[in-house]
Amino acid sequence: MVERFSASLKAELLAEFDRFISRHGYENRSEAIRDLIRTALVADEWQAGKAEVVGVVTLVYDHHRPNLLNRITRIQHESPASVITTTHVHLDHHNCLEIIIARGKPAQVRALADSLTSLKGVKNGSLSAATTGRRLS
Ligand code: NI
Repeated sequence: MVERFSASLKAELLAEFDRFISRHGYENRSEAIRDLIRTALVADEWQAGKAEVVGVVTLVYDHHRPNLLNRITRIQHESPASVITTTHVHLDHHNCLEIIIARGKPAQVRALADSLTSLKGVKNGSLSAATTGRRLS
């Protein structure tokens, strides 16, 4: 079921929002507002820390670094978050890119990401905070 609601805001803020909408390619205000609400709800899931979330960890590292591959593997095996899948790309002679998708409590997924991205030899690491989607419509 779809419900309609109205909101009041200053003309300048609405004009700024409309520019945002066109920059980001939204068809209309409703679609933009729906996405912003979902983004806020996912951020809140991560903040509240109770519901299960999904995180995507991206790492770029030099695979010649002694022991680094072992460490990356061990951390994933020992994490209380469950690793769903990993993808490995050999970027060039030295550099590898790895994507690790994990689900669990926010603190577990964040700890997994922190342990991996802080490893010596990891040149670049990030966590994308995603959701199981269960609480979003
Ligand atoms: Ni590689």
